[in-house]
Amino acid sequence: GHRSFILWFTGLSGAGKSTLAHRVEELLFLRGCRTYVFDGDNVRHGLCSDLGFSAKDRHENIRRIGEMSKLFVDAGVIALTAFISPFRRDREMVRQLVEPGDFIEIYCNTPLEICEQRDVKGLYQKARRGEIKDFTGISSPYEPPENPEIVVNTGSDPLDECARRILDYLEKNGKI
Ligand code: GGZ
Repeated sequence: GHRSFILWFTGLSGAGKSTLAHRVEELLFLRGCRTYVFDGDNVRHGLCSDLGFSAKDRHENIRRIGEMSKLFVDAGVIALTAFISPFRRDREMVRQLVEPGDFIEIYCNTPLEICEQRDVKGLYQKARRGEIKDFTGISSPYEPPENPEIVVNTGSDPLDECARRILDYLEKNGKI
C-alpha cells in the first residue's frame, strides 16, 4: 500500500481547483492509490450546508474539511480538497492537524482577471453587480500562500501539465 496525505488545492473561484484535483485523482488511481476528492459539490450541500461565505463560516467550513481530511489520512486514503480556502491561518490550521509533510498545499495561481473572464457560472458578474456579497476577489479577500509546496499556473498551462507537475512532486518526495 501507499502512504496517505492531503493534497490541498487553494485558489480563486474558477481557478480550476476541482478540475485539476479530479485529473490528479485519475492519475493516482492508475497507480493503484486510494483517493477521495472533496469539493463544493459534495461538501457544501451536505456536511457544510448550514454555512455561508462570511469569514466565520468559511473558517468553520475549512475546519470541518480539515478534520475530515485527517480522518481519511488515518484511513489510508489520499484526500484531495478543492476549496477557495482564502485565509492563510485556516490553511495553516489544517497543516498542523497532520504529520509534517502530509499537508501538501497546491496554489492554483489563476489571476483574478482570467477567472473573471471565464466566469463559467456567471458569479463574478453577479458579484460585480452586488447581487452576491462577500465574493472572493471582489468583495472578500484572498490570501495567496506564502510557501506552498506546489504552484500551478492553472490560468495558462494545460491541465495535464499541471497534473503532471503534481505527480512529479509526489514521486520526487517519495509520497507515491
Ligand atoms: C466565493 C462563492 C460565493 C462567495 C458562492 N464567494 O466557482 P464555484 O462557485 O463552484 O466555487 C465557489 C464556491 C466556494 O466555496 P468554498 O467552500 O470553496 O469557499 S471557502 O473555501 O471560501 O469556504 C463559488 C461558490 O462557492 N460561491 N458564493 N461569496 N465563492
